[in-house]
Amino acid sequence: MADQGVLYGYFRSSAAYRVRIALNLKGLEAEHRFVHLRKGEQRADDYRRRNPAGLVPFWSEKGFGLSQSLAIIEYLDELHPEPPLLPGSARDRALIREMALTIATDVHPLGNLRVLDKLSQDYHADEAARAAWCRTWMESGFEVIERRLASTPGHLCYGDAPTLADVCLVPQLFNARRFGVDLTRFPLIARTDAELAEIEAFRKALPSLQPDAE
Ligand SMILES: N[C@@H](CCC(=O)N[C@@H](CS)C(=O)NCC(=O)O)C(=O)O
Repeated sequence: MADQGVLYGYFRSSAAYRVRIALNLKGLEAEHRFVHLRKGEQRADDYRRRNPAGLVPFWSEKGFGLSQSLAIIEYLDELHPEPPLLPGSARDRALIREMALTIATDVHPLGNLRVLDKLSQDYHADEAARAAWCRTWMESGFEVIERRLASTPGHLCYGDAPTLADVCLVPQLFNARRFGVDLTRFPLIARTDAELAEIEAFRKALPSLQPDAE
């Protein structure tokens, strides 16, 4: 049962942030354990035995462990269908997934800590180059989503209730601000973000409010 689940995360991990939002939207409690990514705890043997991917988030229940934030969220959504994070018809759900995957597969991995560290170690990227690299991929993904939002219904990413697309968008915007993306270029995204910021489930999941926040 999700109520007995353990979420391994890190306050600043945007992938873990997605799962926190989903748990909050569904009113689910979980035990939170913290993996300090900057200290490299994700690579420690005891953590890797649990989660060979060596990343967060990781979801653990008795006899069951799961990595990949979208797999975790869809699992929770199937166990606890209300409120649905993938509502509507097959086409509605496909468009919601399209936005979620634009972020989760086309943007987020390129700004991951291990990718940025590789850029520094092997290609001499300094802090400014790392940030410019991240901005490039975030802006590219946001352009796609901004265009999509021009034709989606409702005042959130898809409709008037949060979906998987909103769950992925908000943490990526947190990263975007950290890396200095000019969000005024994306007025529909900015408007959606402002609406989502009013929702308690999103507010409670903010990195700065987590027990391991620095
Ligand atoms: N696709 C994975 C991505 C997981 C991921 O990349 N997590 C990052 C934090 S947001 C991480 O653990 N990074 C540690 C590292 O790069 O060493 C998911 O959605 O869960």
